[in-house]
Amino acid sequence: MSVTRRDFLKLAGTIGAGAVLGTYKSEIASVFAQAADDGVKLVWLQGQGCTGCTVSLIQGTHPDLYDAILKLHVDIPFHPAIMAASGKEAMDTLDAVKPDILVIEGSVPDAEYCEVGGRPFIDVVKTMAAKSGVVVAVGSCSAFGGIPAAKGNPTNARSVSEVLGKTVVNIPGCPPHPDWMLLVVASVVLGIIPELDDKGRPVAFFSEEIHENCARRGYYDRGDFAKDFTETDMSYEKCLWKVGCKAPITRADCSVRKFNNGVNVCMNAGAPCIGCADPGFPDSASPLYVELEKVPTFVGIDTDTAGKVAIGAAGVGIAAHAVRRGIKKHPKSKEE
Ligand code: FSX
Ligand code: SF4
Repeated sequence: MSVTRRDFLKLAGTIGAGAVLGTYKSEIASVFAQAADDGVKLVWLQGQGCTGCTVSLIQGTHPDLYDAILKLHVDIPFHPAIMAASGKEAMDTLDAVKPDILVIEGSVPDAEYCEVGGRPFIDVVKTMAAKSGVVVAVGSCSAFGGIPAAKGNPTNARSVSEVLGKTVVNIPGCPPHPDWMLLVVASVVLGIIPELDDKGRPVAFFSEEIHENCARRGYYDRGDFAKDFTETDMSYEKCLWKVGCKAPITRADCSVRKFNNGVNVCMNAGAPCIGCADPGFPDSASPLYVELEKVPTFVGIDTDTAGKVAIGAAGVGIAAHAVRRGIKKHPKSKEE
């Protein structure tokens, strides 16, 4: 079965790109082959980050990076971690290229804290964005500030959209799932700008809270909560809410997409979600292993989180107080 570009657009528009891409993993390769023969120029910049986003990218399987480059006809003249060139040769390449897609990994601090080829990273970001087609911010650092912008923020780390003063395609996650990065790039190459939410995230991947489709959701609904980390193994049949799971306020499709080639996801492995894809991460999720309602930022101090709860209350997702009421109502809940 092959999927034409027209089918792809039609399906993506009706049932969501995520569902299309998940269902037609192998067929998507045939769509890639229809991409322009000219080649698409993609430049990848790295600022304040840990390179985890790039490491995640190269674990991609649907498509893998090889397919993405060869079948999408993507030319990547500049990527600090994987290109062969270095020094002046690398910077000359950067100066010469006019990218169709500019991908930025890592947050953007004040000029003195981060340089690329001896130039302030913030200047390189602005210069390259001005001559690029689509700007994609990968990772929570680039999309929302992330760990470098955590409380205190001594380097004045900011997101790409803050620095550029405009909306970009944001793919959060620390790190993001490789599918999110590769499939967004695939869409852009095919001329499809993914539908974005009010925080610039592709709705195909970030429209529901992770909690909605968690394999432990039944234990949550029954009020069976792990009391500590001696009960987080899946065999205990407990929900991780009380050991700090942040999935009820974190939007992403991790529960169904899973990581490591679809093998597993944090909660199934006994680790509560730490909310790494949340716009307020890490402050909104800290302390990481403390029950959500005991996290100070969650009860209204943090304006971003407060806004998100309001969105949930409007019907898009779970509202904090609805979560709490749901637990309290249950006869087995220890909160009663
Ligand atoms: Fe940030 Fe990329 Fe977290 Fe790391 O560099 S999103 S720290 S996984 O990898 O930017
Ligand atoms: Fe799963 Fe966490 Fe929700 Fe419990 S609170 S059902 S572990 S996502």
